[in-house]
Amino acid sequence: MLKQKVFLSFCLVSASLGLDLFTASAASGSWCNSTGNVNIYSTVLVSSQDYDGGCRTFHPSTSMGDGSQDENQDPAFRVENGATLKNVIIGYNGVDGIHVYNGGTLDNIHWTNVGEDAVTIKSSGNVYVRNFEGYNGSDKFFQINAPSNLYVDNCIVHNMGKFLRQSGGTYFQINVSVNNCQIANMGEGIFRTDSYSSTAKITNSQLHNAGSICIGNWASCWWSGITWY
Ligand code: ADA
Ligand code: CA
Ligand code: CA
Repeated sequence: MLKQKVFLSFCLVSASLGLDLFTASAASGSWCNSTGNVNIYSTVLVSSQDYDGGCRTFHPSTSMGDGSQDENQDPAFRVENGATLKNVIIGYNGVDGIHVYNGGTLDNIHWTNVGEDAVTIKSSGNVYVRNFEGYNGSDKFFQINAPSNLYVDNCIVHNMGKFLRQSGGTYFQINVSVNNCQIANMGEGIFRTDSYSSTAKITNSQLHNAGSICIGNWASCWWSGITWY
């Protein structure tokens, strides 16, 4: 009984101080300091084997795209069939980011200057994206073009139109789970779909000027453990 009372007082004091009991630590994003530069002239394919970028900075050629809102740019990387891409910095020309086919993992990626978008799910699968940060896109960070499950953990994303968009006018099901992210300055918001069957949630995260969390027709969309700063 005494323990319960002490815990309850702690909760009330924490709440009145604006602390979030369930946000143990703030998102830290990616952790690379650049170890060198690599110029790329075509998409790097990550298929049967995992690819470790060694914290080098990859600079897509302007022949692959200019990082504008032009839809016909190449991605810097294409990850397929459950492979993992890790320890990469994408340089100032963000082109069409990273495309994922049939599931995969993106771990410890830094988008210096998001291009047309940052991550596109191009075909069905389970996609894990963790320990990353991305800045200064005009429109979307995640673009979801196929039925899929997306699991996001530990990110810092600043200055985009939207954190995630299920491709406009599509009605298949996606399931999105975002945990431990710091998201700031979204022109429109966090999650947007037209699909009545899709689901999204964001937990244990820090939001600043991030717009609406749930936009459109989500079957379910919710949040918990959010700190607005
Ligand atoms: C827009 C466009 C789609 C697709 C998408 C993307 O939503 O309408 O056709 O190109 O962008 O994958 O970037
Ligand atoms: Ca687009
Ligand atoms: Ca795109």
